[in-house]
Amino acid sequence: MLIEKYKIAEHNDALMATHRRAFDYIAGEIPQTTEILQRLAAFQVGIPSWALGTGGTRFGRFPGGGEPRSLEEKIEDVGLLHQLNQSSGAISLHIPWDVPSNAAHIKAVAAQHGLRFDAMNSNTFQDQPGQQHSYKFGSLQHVNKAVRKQAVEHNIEVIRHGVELGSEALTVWLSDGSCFPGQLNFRHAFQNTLEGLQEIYAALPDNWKVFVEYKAAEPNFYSTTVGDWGQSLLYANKLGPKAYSLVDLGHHLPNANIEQIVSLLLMEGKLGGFHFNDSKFGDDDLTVGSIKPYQLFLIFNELVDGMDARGMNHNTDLGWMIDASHNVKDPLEDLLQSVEAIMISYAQALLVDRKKLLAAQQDNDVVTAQEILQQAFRTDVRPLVAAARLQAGGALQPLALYRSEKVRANLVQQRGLKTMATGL
Ligand SMILES: [Mn+2]
Repeated sequence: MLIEKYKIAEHNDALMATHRRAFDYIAGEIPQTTEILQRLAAFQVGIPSWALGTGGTRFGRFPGGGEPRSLEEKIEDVGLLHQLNQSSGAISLHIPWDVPSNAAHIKAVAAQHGLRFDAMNSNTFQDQPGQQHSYKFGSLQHVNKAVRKQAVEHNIEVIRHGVELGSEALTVWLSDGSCFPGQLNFRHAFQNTLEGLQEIYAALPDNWKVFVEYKAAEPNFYSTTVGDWGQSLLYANKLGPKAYSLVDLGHHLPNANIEQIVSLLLMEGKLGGFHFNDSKFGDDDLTVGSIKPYQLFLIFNELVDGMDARGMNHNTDLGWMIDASHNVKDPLEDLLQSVEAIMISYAQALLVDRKKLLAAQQDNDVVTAQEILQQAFRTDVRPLVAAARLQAGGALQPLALYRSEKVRANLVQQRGLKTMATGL
């Protein structure tokens, strides 16, 4: 469902005076308001098709009703988010959960909502009905060449679907690894995986990228064959210029300095994309910015600094995607919160006085360096984010409008209480 335009206008009108006051205040405080508004308006975050239903854990799933029953309905849900916040202009599909049976039709539905297709995601971490070989002991790393071949062919099929939809990237996340010492020969597992990735790489169209996503643990708990950014970078370097590392915020060991990883991958020209989420313990896939907003800001600070150092386009040169999924919130409300947290951190990173920061670093003035970062982090940039949204035709307060329009209740009425979206 979409919200009628006049309702968005009414919502904005009712909040306009309060918004104006807050906006005028911050616009008076910072010099680069116009530039920041332009950058915020251009910045679009990809919504994963698997996050539109309730996530669940291995202990259970508590669906809230009205979940999308088809790929078309998933696209409609992302279209609604984008209508509200004007910053969710892409969808990231997962195969085989979202196989487009009629690509031209799916592409048209997305275009109606102003959405493009972000990176395609393959799946060799589950066995599908009718599948010849099992991935129980891995996919690209597998000791049996027939299993590896099946996994390679699946990835090539995903590329084909993506080409039909106008996507330009493939994200490969492998659950490959081992649960017990001695189970795997690390070198053989690496070499098999590299060989498989090379075959996938060879099938990439010229304008495509492949993102090699790493993860420290889970579902394998002793070793992971693409376990950290070093291993991901090793693969990406061996594969060639179309291969990049993908950073998922939940895929590190506790206390890892993710902002430093981001900085160095960018320096090497090997950061391809991002999966945003937040976590307390492991790959918790919680709402972006819900646990460690300062870390998110520090990551964006490095992203902006590193992208500017290479003259990159903030919006188009990296793949920005959310990868979150859980049990206790309305998934659409959660995604509105996640996108908002990303926009806030991005806006704060744009505020950092980089000249002064560099000067403080050159002087070993540690105190000033911290002050500069925290000055930006503690600035309430929400009126800027809201103003960018307003200019683009979105709602001043997307979450409030979502609630006052009773979107979930409407979706339950349309789709039923017992619907279950494909996904995690
Ligand atoms: Mn991910």
